Amino acid sequence: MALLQVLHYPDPRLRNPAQPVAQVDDEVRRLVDDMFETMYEAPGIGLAATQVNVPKRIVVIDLSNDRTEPYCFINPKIVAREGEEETEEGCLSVPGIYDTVRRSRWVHVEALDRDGKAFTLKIDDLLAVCIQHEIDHLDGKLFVDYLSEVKRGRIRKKMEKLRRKIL
Ligand code: GNR
Ligand code: NI
Repeated sequence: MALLQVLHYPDPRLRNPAQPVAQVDDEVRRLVDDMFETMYEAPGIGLAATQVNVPKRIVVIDLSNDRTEPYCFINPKIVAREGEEETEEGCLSVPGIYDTVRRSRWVHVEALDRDGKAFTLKIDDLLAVCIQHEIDHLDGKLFVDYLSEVKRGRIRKKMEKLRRKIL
C-alpha cells in the first residue's frame, strides 16, 4: 500500500477528464487500495482517481467514523436522479474551503465493484452528495465551479498564496 499525492486546485490536471476502466485487474485493485489509504489518512470521506493524478473512472467513499463501510465505484454512472438538496461541501483538493452546493437529493448509480462485478445502488443523503461530488471530479469538475466567479477567484488566490508558502 502507498499514500498518493492529492492535487490541489487550481492544478490544471484536476481538469483532465477520466477514461473508463476497461478491465478491473490487479493493477486497478492496487490503485483502489492506495486510494482508500490516502483518503483515510487525509482524512476524507471520498476520493476520485483524478485527485491523485490518475485519469481513470475510479471513486472510493467511506462515510463511517471507523473505516468499516468502504465503497468502491468503478465506471460509476448516474442513471436517474430526483429532488434537490443543499449541502455544505469540502474537498481534499481545495483544503480549508467549505461552501454550499445544490445537488440532486436522490440518485440511482450503476458501477463496477472492486471485483469488476456490476451493481446498482439507490442512495440519498451524504452518500448521494458524495458520489455526485466524486463523479464531477472524474469529469474535471470541482465544487468551487458551482460558486460565483467572485468567490472562486478569491479561493484561487488563497490557494495560490498557500502554495507559495509551502513550496
Ligand atoms: O472529505 C470530503 N468531504 C466532503 C464533504 C461534503 C461533501 C463532499 C465531500 S467529499 C470530500 C473528499 C473529496 O474531496 N472528495 O473528492
Ligand atoms: Ni473533492
